Amino acid sequence: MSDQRVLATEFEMLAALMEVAGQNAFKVAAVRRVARVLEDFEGDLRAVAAEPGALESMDGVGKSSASKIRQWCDDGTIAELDTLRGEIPAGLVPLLDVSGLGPKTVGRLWREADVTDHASLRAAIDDGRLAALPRMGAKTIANILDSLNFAAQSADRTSIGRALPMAESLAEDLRSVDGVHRVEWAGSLRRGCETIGDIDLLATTSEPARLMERLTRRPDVTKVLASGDTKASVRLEAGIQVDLRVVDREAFGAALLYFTGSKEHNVALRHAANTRGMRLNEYGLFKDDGDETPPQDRGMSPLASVTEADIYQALDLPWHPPELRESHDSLDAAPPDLIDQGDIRCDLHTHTTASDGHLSIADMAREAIARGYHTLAITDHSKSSVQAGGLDEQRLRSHIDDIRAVDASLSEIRLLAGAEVDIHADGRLDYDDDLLAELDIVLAAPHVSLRQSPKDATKRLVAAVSHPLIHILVHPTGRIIGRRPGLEPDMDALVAAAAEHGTALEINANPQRLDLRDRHVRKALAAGARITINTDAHAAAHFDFMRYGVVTGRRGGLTAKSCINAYSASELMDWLDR
Ligand code: DGT
Ligand code: CA
Ligand code: CA
Repeated sequence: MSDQRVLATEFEMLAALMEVAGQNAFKVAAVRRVARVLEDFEGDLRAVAAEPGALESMDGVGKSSASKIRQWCDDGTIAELDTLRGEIPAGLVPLLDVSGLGPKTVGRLWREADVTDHASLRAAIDDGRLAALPRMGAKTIANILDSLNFAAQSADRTSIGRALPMAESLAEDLRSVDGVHRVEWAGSLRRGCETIGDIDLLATTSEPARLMERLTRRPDVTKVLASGDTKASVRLEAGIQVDLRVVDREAFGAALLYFTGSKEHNVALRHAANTRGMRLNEYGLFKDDGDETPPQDRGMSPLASVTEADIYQALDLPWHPPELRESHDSLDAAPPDLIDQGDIRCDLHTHTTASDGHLSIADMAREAIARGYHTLAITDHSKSSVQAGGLDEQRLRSHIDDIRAVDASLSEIRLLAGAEVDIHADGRLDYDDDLLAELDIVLAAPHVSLRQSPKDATKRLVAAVSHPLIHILVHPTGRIIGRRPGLEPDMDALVAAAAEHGTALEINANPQRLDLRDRHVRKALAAGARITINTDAHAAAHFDFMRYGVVTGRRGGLTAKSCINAYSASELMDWLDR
């Protein structure tokens, strides 16, 4: 991470802790503004800090902020932040992540109800201390309790967005060890689940001891939980556990199949083997001769074991991609030809500096060109999303002109002038129809009132997908994994309305959202609705979220045919014009 990004996080934390401490709102806002400035800053921060007066001349950076930045560049600390960290109980910091609990509320809970961490917050709710506070309604308390429970449920699981990059770098490191032939990940990560309990790695090597040593001595290992000749378990700094197993080359397919799971898929496969007079375990598929002793311990050679495909074939079953190995996936039916990342040819939901994005229109276009896309939609926020810098009518009109001007200057890609329009709680849209009609693509999104009743949510979202000018309903439920459950509309009604009106439903590829989720995708496809996968990119790196959306689509049985991101440029234009 660049200096300015690290420092931006420090300033964000400083602002939050100042608010917890009950400091002046204008000062807090000023610090938060500096965090934004730092996040958007491109260049050498240390060089600017060294130049007298240069920091102070930056928009939004005052004298005292400039001196904090200089101090951080010199010695890596901000004195004021250190002081606050000393004064405020450390257990309050994780509470800032509980949805519905802003820093201001956390500060009140601390001062007025002696809350210092998760446990004491629960206690204060249970013994009625919270309810006794002024301006603390029963509904607010119920919401807080909801969020606490929701966070607790998912506390020990890691987002695929963190686990997959981690597994990739681990595997790359382990593959470089002498004697190693192969390293792959299995488990829920290989099945593309949205959250991962632990990372399961399988390896083949002629020198297991070297491999185990490399893993257990990594600098990011905080604890070695187990370490033997063929198996090691470690805990990483990032809080995630890694299991590494060494298996025989000839049995790699059987081991990969077994450790990929799901457990239910394994059970179904073993049952299929039994009904065919065979036995399946992590060493291979064997003929069942009635002897209880494991066949591999009796020197029996397997009927199949080298690859997964060999095993499915020997069982006379179709091969199942890992994403379709859950309990609800039928073993006998041939799986559909799932979409691949390579099928994706456009991104239809992205943001620029016009609202809360970090890049200009032209810079976003360059990122999309680098990914080989034929089309990029620029879809900044609408006026009600004040916090996200949403555009009023006048700004949107001039933004449309700006997008068209950049588009005219580029031959490699087509830019669509779009908007991500807020859907109000009652289903009304944030712009009038005549303005929507000027756009090339219109996305509708719920951002507020995400706790409304399922009935109201259904009405609201059905109204949006039924609107003739809406092309896509994006992140339909608004859930954030592990943080807020989002809307719970009647999905059958929603996907039916989407199919009827030809409105596409988005899989938002941001790994914190993955919304629609896999099972909703399945429903949408069964109803004949179109799916689109978009990154919601606010920065260059976010374009790479696409793979998480693709894997979620695959878990829902998505084919390229049903995904508008796989359309050619002309097919896409036809679809938008319909
Ligand atoms: P996770 O880590 O909680 O996200 O989920 P998984 O699916 O990665 O589960 P994990 O790490 O406990 O085990 C990896 C795979 O190993 C699992 O998907 C199937 C297989 N496996 C583990 N234990 C058993 C078992 O007791 N029976 C069967 N049939 N398979 C097992
Ligand atoms: Ca696992
Ligand atoms: Ca495991």
